[in-house]
Amino acid sequence: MSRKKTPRSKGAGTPAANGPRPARSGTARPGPDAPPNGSLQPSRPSLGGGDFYDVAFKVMLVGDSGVGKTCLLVRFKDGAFLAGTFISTVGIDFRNKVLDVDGVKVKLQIWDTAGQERFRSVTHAYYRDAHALLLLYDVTSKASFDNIQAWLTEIQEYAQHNVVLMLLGNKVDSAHEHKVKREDGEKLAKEYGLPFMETSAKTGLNVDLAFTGIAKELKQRSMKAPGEPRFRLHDYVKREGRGDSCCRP
Ligand SMILES: Nc1nc2c(ncn2[C@@H]2O[C@H](COP(=O)(O)OP(=O)(O)O)[C@@H](O)[C@H]2O)c(=O)[nH]1
Ligand SMILES: [Mg+2]
Repeated sequence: MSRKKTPRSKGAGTPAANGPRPARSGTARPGPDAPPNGSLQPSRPSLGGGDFYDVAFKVMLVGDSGVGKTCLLVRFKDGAFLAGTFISTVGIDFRNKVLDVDGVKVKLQIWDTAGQERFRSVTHAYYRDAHALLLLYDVTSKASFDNIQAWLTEIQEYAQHNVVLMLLGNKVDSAHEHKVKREDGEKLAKEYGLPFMETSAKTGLNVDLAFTGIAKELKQRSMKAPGEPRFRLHDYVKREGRGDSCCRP
């Protein structure tokens, strides 16, 4: 298996940590259509530097504006939290991260969308070649939870039928402001057959786990060895997911 070199993501480093990002409409374009089962070739030429990888997948963060998509991505990529900042994501942007999954270098190309773009065709074009979608609501916002059904309708319409989908209830650290109970998230996820976890971009709770689970699932779908037991994303997040540390150690 040949090792590829990942292109450096736009805005590498910690740009958002330094304040709002400038608008850059029209600078990002969808990568090439990816095969349904697997690996995505680098959509940009290598600029030198960066990590090597064996297989790459496109992951999209979706959900209402303000639910914490950008913070979740920054937490995963840089291990930092953008406290109290409302980072206005304009259009769409991506960051790369390479994970080691059972000795295989899996590159996740993670696309961050802006919630207010929901009904605009620009976002829809990106759904088509996404291998996985992380659908977020904010546990302190009932409206963001109520909108999940609309997001699912949109996903059914525009995403690949076999897209890996996970529901995340973010901001679980805000214990006193909970408007959506964990049980409600679980119930909705069950209804739609989705893996589900509560997360916190602030404390990092379950953030790496969500992306690792996605990487494991996608890696196995594209290169399952004969006799290798099937990876089950539902079971994995159920088994490994942690409750909010304030209430459920
Ligand atoms: N307490 C808490 N606040 C968060 C969390 N994630 C994001 N936020 C805050 O929520 C606001 C919106 O986050 P942002 O990532 O810009 O949301 P996006 O519009 O979905 O990208 C910001 O003020 C963040 O600091 C979290 O896990 N916990
Ligand atoms: Mg954002």
